[in-house]
Amino acid sequence: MTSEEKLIEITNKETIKAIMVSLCRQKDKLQDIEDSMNELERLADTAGVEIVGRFIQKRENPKAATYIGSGFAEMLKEEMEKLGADILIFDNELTPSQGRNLKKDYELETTDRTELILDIFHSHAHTNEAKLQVKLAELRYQLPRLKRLWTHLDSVRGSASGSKGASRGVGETQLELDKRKIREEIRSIDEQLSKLNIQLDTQRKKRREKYKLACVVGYTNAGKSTLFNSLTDAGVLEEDKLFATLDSTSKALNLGYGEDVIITDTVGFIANLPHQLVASFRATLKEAIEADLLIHVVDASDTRYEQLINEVNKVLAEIGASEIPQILVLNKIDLLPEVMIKMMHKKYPDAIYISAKQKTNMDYLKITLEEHLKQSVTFNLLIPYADSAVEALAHKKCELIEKEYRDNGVFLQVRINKEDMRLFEKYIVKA
Ligand SMILES: Nc1nc2c(ncn2[C@@H]2O[C@H](COP(=O)(O)OP(=O)(O)OP(=O)(O)O)[C@@H](O)[C@H]2O)c(=O)[nH]1
Ligand SMILES: [Mg+2]
Repeated sequence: MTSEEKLIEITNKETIKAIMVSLCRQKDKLQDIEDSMNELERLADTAGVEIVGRFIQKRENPKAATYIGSGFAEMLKEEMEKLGADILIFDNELTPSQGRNLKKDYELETTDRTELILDIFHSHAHTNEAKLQVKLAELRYQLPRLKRLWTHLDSVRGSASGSKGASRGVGETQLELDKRKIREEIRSIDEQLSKLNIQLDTQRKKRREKYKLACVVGYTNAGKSTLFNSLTDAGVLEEDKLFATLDSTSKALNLGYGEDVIITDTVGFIANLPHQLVASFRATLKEAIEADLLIHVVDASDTRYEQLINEVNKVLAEIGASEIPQILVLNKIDLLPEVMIKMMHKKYPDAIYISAKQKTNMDYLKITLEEHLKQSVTFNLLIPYADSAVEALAHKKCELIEKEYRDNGVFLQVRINKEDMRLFEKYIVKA
């Protein structure tokens, strides 16, 4: 059977069986690797792939050519046959040539974490925007990998014609054509998305002028959509799958202080989020960047919850949303014993502890939301003349009450949303 026939056979199978593989360096904690592989197994499950085994190789650096060592590769081949596995899933991103070499040298079919996430995004995208964003990410992922196919074609043609040099030329030309086609497609999707974004930006701008915006963010499966539904009765999909939500949904919510706030449910984050996806989902993530308040939902029943909080904050920083005020919401407390909640309380005293599913503490959450969104405070700033950017920011963010040019800088008395206060922490003075 040729490897192409084998690939077709795999994709036609109802359930794909896979073995997971990861490397463990001396500085890595085995528990972290296990946690990450548990998450990979959940990703596989969401993608409809059954995991039949997991293997970890202790190794300081990945082998440049094949990622794993040859003895380990041979062993994996045997295990795959024994366990009836079709494919290896690496818990790290393989380079195009590593995937190619593992196939060439050991006849191992491989995929990786990024490809799995892309696959899930592909099947969960519903709106035109989400579909375009996923397509863009896929093309960006494919571009450097195209060579794999054509190198294979070269070797097939090469051996058939007995003249490797000539046939390589055919493959190379085709490769260049294909790459150009993909680049053109990327450009065209970029243009379509830009047009769509202009429309969405205008809508968002109008909303911003009228309402305060709160955005639900957090790790995938934290319970963001469940919370969103509990607050708004929107009825968006909540599911025990990773990345159930790809399209953001917004809904007005009356917190009881007169004005509505607009609240938005968004796509979840994950550790090692493929960079192609972050780039493609920039527009969706804009919802988070432009919010007045972030509701950061955490699955408190996940043993890694502290690490997950950090992961989400890391992505927020990457997209430029780390300065936005945040309410930390520790969710799923119905799954935790009281003593655990008390412990968490010590660590995160300002967090709000809820069960979105059982609607526990929802009123308290609403009051906190209201407090954050409506409260403004008045205080004085003294900004040295050298820090003109800070003064510009103050003019943008604050309502100006008084302004005075003093010897040592500009004195401003301002009213500002309480949460924005920390932006000017260094400049606050008494009078
Ligand atoms: N026990 C319990 N389960 C919850 C709670 N909140 C959400 N869940 C469950 O957690 C799973 C994920 O919930 P979602 O609301 O879809 O999570 P999400 O953060 O929107 O996930 P993605 O959109 O996939 O990133 C579902 O099975 C929910 O029923 C809770 O308070 N308690
Ligand atoms: Mg969701």
